[in-house]
Amino acid sequence: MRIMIAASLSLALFAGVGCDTDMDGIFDPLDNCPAMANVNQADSDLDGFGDVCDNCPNESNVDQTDQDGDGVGAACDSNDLNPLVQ
Ligand SMILES: [Ca+2]
Ligand SMILES: [Ca+2]
Ligand SMILES: [Ca+2]
Ligand SMILES: [Ca+2]
Repeated sequence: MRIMIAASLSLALFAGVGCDTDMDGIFDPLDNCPAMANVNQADSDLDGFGDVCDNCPNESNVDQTDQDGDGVGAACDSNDLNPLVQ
């Protein structure tokens, strides 16, 4: 495991594409969810945000708008002005 991490780090430096914050093996610029490990890069609604960090995993919402800040995007929040209602 240690060798794999070292190898991916040196490859990142060699390729000059930056780092891999979540250590899932996919460099940040190519990772559809740079802060959370998601090796499979699953993106059910194909909006470019990986399911694990998409605030509406089944609703295409490129802007990820969430006005009430409850973690549920406006596109799939039945009341996006009230954080107690999702
Ligand atoms: Ca990731
Ligand atoms: Ca998505
Ligand atoms: Ca979405
Ligand atoms: Ca919301």
